[in-house]
Amino acid sequence: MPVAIITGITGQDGSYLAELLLGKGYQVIGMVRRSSTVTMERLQHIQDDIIITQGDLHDQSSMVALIEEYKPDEVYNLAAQSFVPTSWSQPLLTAEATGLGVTRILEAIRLVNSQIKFYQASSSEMFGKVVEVPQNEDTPFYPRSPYGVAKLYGHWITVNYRESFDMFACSGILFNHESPRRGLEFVTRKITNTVAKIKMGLTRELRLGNLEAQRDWGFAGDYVQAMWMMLQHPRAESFVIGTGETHSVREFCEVAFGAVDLNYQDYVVQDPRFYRPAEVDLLISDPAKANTELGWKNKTTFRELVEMMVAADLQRLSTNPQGTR
Ligand code: NAP
Ligand code: G4F
Repeated sequence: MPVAIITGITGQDGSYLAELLLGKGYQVIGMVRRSSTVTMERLQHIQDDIIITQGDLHDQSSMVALIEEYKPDEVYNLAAQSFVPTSWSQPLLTAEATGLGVTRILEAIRLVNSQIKFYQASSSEMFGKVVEVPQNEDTPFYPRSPYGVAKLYGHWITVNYRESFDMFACSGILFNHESPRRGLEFVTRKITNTVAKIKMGLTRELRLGNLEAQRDWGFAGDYVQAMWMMLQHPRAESFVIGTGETHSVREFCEVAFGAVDLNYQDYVVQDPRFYRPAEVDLLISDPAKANTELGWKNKTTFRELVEMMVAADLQRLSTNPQGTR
């Protein structure tokens, strides 16, 4: 039975990846950081099938102990401080976890068993103020947030360990991907959750920042397949994963409100509090390399994604108004 360690298993992607790997017959080990409350909401349905163990991206020895104890074939590093606005208010924590944390895991693998395959969750935020449209693996980077800068460090240290130590270290440059399990602070889930609340008479408005920002939004369930495919590829490389389409926050609102027969213009209020010090205006992927070399294809359309998220929030609010998932 192959063994996989997932850092960040309690997050959106971690839960989908754990499901995928269990379905493929892996023993799944999830690394979680110690906290006073348990954040297993996304994993409740598979909790008995996985092993949960404590560790923290800030702590080198916990990484080494993890690799020594579980002897994984594959390590997926999904853990990070992943919310862009927080990276301006907590830039050093973001650099430590999202950036240096990658080196800590790579070092643990190098020291214990350099044959272990490694996946790094890199981000389209690294393209930032884009210098090319669409963005592919050769597009130069121009990060626009401390988060983007930290991810860029994580990306390059992954490439560097691959080249320096001949390690099987892959960097997946993933464009935005969403789902009903997305954190409530990210714009897509903030919209779909509030649409559901408005429809049910629980609130009356939706306060947002920049409505013109454009993102290449896909479904997280489709994207975790690409992560696994990268580690089965004959060579460790970097791959761009996205839909190849872009839509604005405004369009997302239009479709989400439209899904419950409402007009977003009657409810959306622009609020300066949600604008960023530096914005990423336009992201759109060119996933041709992943399509041809990995055989990965995006499956879920933009409309299907938005409607899935609105439907899930309506369903959840009708049965469990206090829960987040
Ligand atoms: P997410 O929902 O925010 O999950 C982040 C995970 O990291 C959580 O499990 C969190 O644990 C864990 N974590 C944070 N700090 C940690 C620390 N110091 N030590 C150990 N664990 C820590 O993020 P996601 O959307 O699933 O994204 C997964 C990864 O892909 C992240 O690295 C993200 O930056 C990257 N990424 C995401 C996207 C996207 O659109 N979703 C696109 C490109 C790249 P708690 O539950 O305890 O908070
Ligand atoms: O949903 P967002 O917060 O995601 P963002 O900043 O694109 O980052 C996400 O995707 C990255 C991949 O490119 C990941 F690496 C990262 O971890 C994260 O998952 O914001 C999307 C856009 C931004 O342009 C923002 O300015 O939506 C705009 N926006 C407008 N109003 C808002 C809001 N974003 C948030 N979070 N909240 C608003 O009220």
